[in-house]
Amino acid sequence: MKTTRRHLLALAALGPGLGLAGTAAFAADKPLVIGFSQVGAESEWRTANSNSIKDAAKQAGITLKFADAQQKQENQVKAIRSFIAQRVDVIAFSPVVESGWDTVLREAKNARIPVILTDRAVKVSDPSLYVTFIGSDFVEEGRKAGRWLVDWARKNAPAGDVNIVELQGTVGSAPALDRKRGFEEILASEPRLKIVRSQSGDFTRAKGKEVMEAFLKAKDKKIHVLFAHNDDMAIGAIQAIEEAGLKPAKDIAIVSIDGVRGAFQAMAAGKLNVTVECNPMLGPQLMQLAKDVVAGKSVARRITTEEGVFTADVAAKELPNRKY
Ligand code: GYE
Repeated sequence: MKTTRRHLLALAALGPGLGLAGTAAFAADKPLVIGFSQVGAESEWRTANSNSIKDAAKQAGITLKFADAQQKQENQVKAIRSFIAQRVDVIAFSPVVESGWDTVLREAKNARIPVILTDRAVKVSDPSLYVTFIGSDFVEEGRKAGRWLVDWARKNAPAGDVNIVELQGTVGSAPALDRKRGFEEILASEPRLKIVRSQSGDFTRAKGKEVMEAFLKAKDKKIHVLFAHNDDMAIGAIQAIEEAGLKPAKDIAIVSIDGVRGAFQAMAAGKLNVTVECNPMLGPQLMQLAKDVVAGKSVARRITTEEGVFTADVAAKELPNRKY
């Protein structure tokens, strides 16, 4: 079925002060147009997320203008400005970093185009600059990784310090900041668990490998654990660990986040201990939200996705059920 919009309703929903004169000319039903600015193509998670959004738009009969920002905020700002110029019905985006959005979002607001955030959050001075935010609770994901590690260390780590190296996501991004915060919050209860090195691997396999190589070369402290903010960096790091002649998941325990197919394969091969799920399949909910917003329905300010934790012992059984 084709999604349609009624401009009269949409205009009414976008706030008072907008003259309705002349709107009759637009009253015919037209397909909804969404401009979507994606972070990039940095990880398996992102690919699944992009596919989910494209498929869901097609299914819903929504015209999607999709722009890939290649992990650069300036490209996202440009894309949003071009969506404003094209007068799309809704702007949706997954902000690469948290801050620096006030100006461009005010431009969207002035143009009366509603903005929906997906996946990552922003820090803005005026909360009315976006309508709603749909995505995971990244702090909770960091806590889940921390809880798994505390339990693992109680059962497996010898007495004394447990040295952790951390591969952070993109600097300044909501998932990197929040996952770190949640993880450290849990670690605070177990003082022997120590983060001895922490650096960004920008959520990619290549950088994850490169930074892990540097961690391993330092050799001043034995590394017991790797915490990677996403599976792709963990997979890159696994290669580095193997090339250094060590056994991933055995010599160095590895906990990561996302739950992508590559992580399940690594767990089934005994190279990764655990992954905390982060659901990228946000497309169908995003399309529904866009329709509701344009129809003037009230929507929740924050919509959180439901997620689990998967360990190596269930990986082989779970693999065929994974959708990304
Ligand atoms: O964990 C990572 C991706 O924002 C939740 O971005 C997303 C993160 C995801 O590159 O793999």
